[in-house]
Amino acid sequence: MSGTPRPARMSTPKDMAERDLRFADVATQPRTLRADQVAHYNLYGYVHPLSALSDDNLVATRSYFDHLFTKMRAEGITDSYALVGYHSRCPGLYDLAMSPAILDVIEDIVGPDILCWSSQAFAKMPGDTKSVPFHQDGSYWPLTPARTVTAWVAIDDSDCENSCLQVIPGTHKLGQLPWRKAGEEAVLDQQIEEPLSYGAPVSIELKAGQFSIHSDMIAHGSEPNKSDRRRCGFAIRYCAPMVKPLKKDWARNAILCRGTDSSGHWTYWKRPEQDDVSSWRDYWMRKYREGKIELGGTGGSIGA
Ligand SMILES: O=C(O)CCC(=O)C(=O)O
Repeated sequence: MSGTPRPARMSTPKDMAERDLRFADVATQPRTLRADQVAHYNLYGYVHPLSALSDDNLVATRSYFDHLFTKMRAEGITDSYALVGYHSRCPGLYDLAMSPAILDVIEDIVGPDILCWSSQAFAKMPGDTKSVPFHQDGSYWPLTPARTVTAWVAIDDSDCENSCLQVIPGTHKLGQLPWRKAGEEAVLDQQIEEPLSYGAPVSIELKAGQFSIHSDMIAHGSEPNKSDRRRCGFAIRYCAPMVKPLKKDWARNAILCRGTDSSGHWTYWKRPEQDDVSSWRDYWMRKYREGKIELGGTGGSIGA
């Protein structure tokens, strides 16, 4: 990681200060996870490995991701981390977010009403020099209370050699940790101060087709990929409709996965009909030209 060290600081702009970033133990009786897995989630903030895709599905899903990355490159998008929020614009990603094997697990954590409000492919290419510094997702997100659970689905085998996800167990119960702005060689821009002072990281090794879940308050990250194998994971962000977005744009890319929503906090997309991987900027400009939206407030940063 490059960059001159700066003093630690907390993210407390006014609108973010209203957030409740305390972890709440899951107290309901699980139907898919075992009781000890829920206890593990409560105590350590994550669970793995879980099964998402059968062998046949895995082959099809991996070729689908390859196809999306090829399409993105053809659109001039070469950043392998840029597939953010496309569950509402690509039917295959929508279907993955709707996958019963994943939702059954998520239901045990968030309850029967489930929405997905964002997603991101973290495709670490062979030799990728970028790290994902240890960070807490909840520290970035203008959502309250912090109750988003990420399902991180391994599209490729993900192990220590190709820089699998790492978590620092128990950090989800510590509230927001002090962080500084990360350097240029980082995928995300927050970097927790002295992360190892909170405990030793655990490597979340997964076979392709498996997934892990993690709380939005757990410290997690990953190293540069020094191997010659790609490490692609698809992170799907789920919560219950009671979670409130504090910024309007963050409510606008959701899909309702199960149950109902009487909160009025979110607007939902239907299943998209065909893949559209054009940049979000081009997408909103197109909608504007078609007269489907007004500019101001809608464009730009959707999702994580
Ligand atoms: O895949 C990675 O290396 C990082 C993933 C991550 O930060 C997340 O899912 O929130």
